[in-house]
Formats: sequence, structure tokens, C-alpha cells
Amino acid sequence: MIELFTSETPNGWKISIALEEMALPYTYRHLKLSERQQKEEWYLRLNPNGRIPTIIDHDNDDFVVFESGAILIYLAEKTGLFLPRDVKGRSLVIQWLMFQMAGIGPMMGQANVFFRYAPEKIPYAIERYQREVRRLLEVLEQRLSDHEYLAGDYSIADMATWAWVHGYDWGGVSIEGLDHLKRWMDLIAERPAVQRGMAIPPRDDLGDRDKQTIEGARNILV
Ligand SMILES: N[C@@H](CCC(=O)N[C@@H](CS)C(=O)NCC(=O)O)C(=O)O
Repeated sequence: MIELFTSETPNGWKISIALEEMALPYTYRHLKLSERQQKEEWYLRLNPNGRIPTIIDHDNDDFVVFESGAILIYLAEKTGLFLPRDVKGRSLVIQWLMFQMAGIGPMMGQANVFFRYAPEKIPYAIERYQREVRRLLEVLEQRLSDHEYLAGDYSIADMATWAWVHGYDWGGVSIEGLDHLKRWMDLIAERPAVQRGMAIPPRDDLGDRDKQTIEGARNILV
């Protein structure tokens, strides 16, 4: 059984989506990021970076994996799914996965911070990150104009990228004119395993969720 430490954020959804797609049995523990549970001593022993997600594979000597990209590769190798075994096919998936890990994730994260969470609005920072996100989305658009998925068949690269990109409007970025990207986003959104993964952990329906997310993020960013 896999144990997943997660929260209701893109990096967490990548892993609940992958676990659902791979039909791996798992349990999850919902860390309350706004209460800084991810910085507690017991959790830092699992994930020295103090962020979600992390997994423990209880069927493999309680092996711990942190960093969402590394977790996706571990799960794909464990199951033999969503990551080709041939050298070129595997490299293609890893290239697009790294593009998400090093580009899409960090830049969309910063667009969210400056557009949505920062108490002080700094136009230079907002525009810088929105422009960079739009540029990265245009790279995806170009790729998807002649590929159904990012790297061959549907793969962990699509899961990782979709988990971030579908929330483009939270950072105030437009996808106007990016029709291939929109087609790919809709295609993946329809997958039952993606819908199940997005429901982990269940969202708290009480109160104004946007307001809670913003206040929670401000607690983390101090
Ligand atoms: N590179 C890390 C990034 C993880 C990350 O930034 N997680 C966010 C949620 S999406 C988090 O835990 N934030 C809480 C904090 O910064 O304390 C990964 O991909 O696993």
C-alpha cells in the first residue's frame, strides 16, 4: 500500500491523479498547509523540503519518495505504466516532465503569488510572471498542435502538466487563441481517474474557498 501525504494543490493532485490512473491502492494524509503541518519535525524527516507531496511505499521497505516529479517516475517504474521503457520514448516523457517541474510549476506558482496572494500589488512582478507563463503555455500550444499528448501516448508528463495548467486563470493568465492547449486540457479533464484524483483530498465546502486559499497562502509565505 502507498501512503500519500498531500493537500489540495497542483503538486498534490499530480500524485493522486497518477495513483488513480495506475489503480494503485493508497491511503492519504491531508496536511493543512495553512497550519504549517508540512514544517513539523515528523514530516521534515520524510521530506526535508517541508512541502507536499511525499509518498511512503509500505510494500517496498517503507521507501520514502519526495519531489512530485521523482514520485511520478517512481510510480511509473513500479507499475510499468505511463512511461515507456525504450530509451527515446522514456527520454521524451522525462523532457516534458522536466519542462513542467522546472518551468510551468515554478512560474505559475510565482504568477499566483504576485497576482493573487501578495498583499502588496507589484505590477512589474505580476506582469513578469504572467508573461512568462503565457510564453510557456505557447510552447505547449506549439507542441500540441501536431501531437495528441505531450510525449507519445498519455503519460506522467501530461498528468503533471495538466495538474498545473488547468488552473491558469488563478494566476490571471489568458489562454485566448491557444486552441490546441484547450483541446488537450478538455481531453484530460474528461478522464474518470483525473476526476477522482482531483477529489483527493476532499475540498472543504464550508465558507469562501477562494478567500481561505488566499489567507492560507499568506500564512505560508511569511
Ligand atoms: N518541487 C516540489 C514543490 C512542492 C511544493 O511547492 N508544494 C507546495 C504545494 S503545491 C507546498 O507544499 N507548499 C507549502 C509550503 O511552501 O510550505 C515538488 O514538485 O514536489
